[in-house]
Amino acid sequence: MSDSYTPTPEDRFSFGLWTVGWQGVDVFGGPVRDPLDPIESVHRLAELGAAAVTFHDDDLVPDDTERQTTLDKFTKALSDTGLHVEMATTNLFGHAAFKDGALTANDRDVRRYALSKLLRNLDLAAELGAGTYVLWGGREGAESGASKDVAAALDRYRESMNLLCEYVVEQGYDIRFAIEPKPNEPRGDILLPTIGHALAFIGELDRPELVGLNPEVGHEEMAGLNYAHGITQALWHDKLFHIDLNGQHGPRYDQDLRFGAGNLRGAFWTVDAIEGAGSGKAYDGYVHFDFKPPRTEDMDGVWESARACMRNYLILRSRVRAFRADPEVQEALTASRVDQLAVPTLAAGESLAALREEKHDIDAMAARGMGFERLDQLAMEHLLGAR
Ligand code: DIG
Ligand code: MN
Ligand code: MN
Repeated sequence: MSDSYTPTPEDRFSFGLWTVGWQGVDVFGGPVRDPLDPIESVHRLAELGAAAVTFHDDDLVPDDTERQTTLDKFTKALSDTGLHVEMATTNLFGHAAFKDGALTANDRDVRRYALSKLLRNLDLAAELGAGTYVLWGGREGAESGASKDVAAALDRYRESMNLLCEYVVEQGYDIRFAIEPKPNEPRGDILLPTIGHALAFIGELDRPELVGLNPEVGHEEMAGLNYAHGITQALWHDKLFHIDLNGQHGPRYDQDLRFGAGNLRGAFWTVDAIEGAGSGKAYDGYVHFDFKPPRTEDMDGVWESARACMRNYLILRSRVRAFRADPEVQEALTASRVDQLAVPTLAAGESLAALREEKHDIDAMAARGMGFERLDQLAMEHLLGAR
């Protein structure tokens, strides 16, 4: 069935191998699905209309047995399907050695091992042409107060980022790093928990221009934050290097639902922000999904879930574009004076003294309605397909 919501490579959809390969393991239960051959994932994702794939080292080459054979099969599948690798990352969270973190583990030998594991996969990422390397510090954190010297941990995080940036410059790799914030899970508290924390941290690095963000919908929403606002600020800082789209129902465990299946209104405004539909800049990277097909699903359900991630994005994109093109919306935006926010508060050449002399009718200001309900109802009706 092909319709206007059928993805094509031009839509630049991308999936992590670990998503469709998720065997459904959770804290309370073992796998419900057999391991999935990454080569099959490449072919099936290509058939569904994806443009690219991403991977952790352990998703593809978990050890050295048959490493080159696996890589040869993987690059052949990429060539046969036309998919490419747009991002790579390191699994610095699965092995027990990382139980207290990787780059910020108290044990120095763990930190040294983590860096060497990361560098090896960074070389592979460069070889495969990935432009972005993600760092999700899922184990960087603590469950108790005295166990982690947070200032020292940030020193070690900064040291590692500085070393990695130097390395890509020395190697001439065309790669940028994207930090992925998350507030908690699997650690009680994870370092760099939100977009804001990560932005502040990046500002302390030697080469901040090489480091940006890979914000994930569910991670910001687990912290009760507005993902669309967060990625808009990341864009405002020119730091939105990558995105992890999925679904989440507010502050609870990390659900990693298919995109659109959680906070649907939030997903609408997320697509609006990605499109740069307001006054913001558009995100021009890959539309990447980091989701987990639920334990309830067999492999047919897994592929349906992946297909639906892309389909939901395309449906929402058409609704956002219709909203932004609607003349009644334009009128409502003007009535809400949304456009006036783009006007500098002080006129060019105007002095603060002149501003302070101005007389203000604050009662008249107070009496004005903003008309936001009409504007938001229009958005709601576009989302619901009632316009
Ligand atoms: C979880 O949200 C993390 C890991 O899956 C991976 O390191 C990263 C890649 O986008 N997201
Ligand atoms: Mn997640
Ligand atoms: Mn993620």
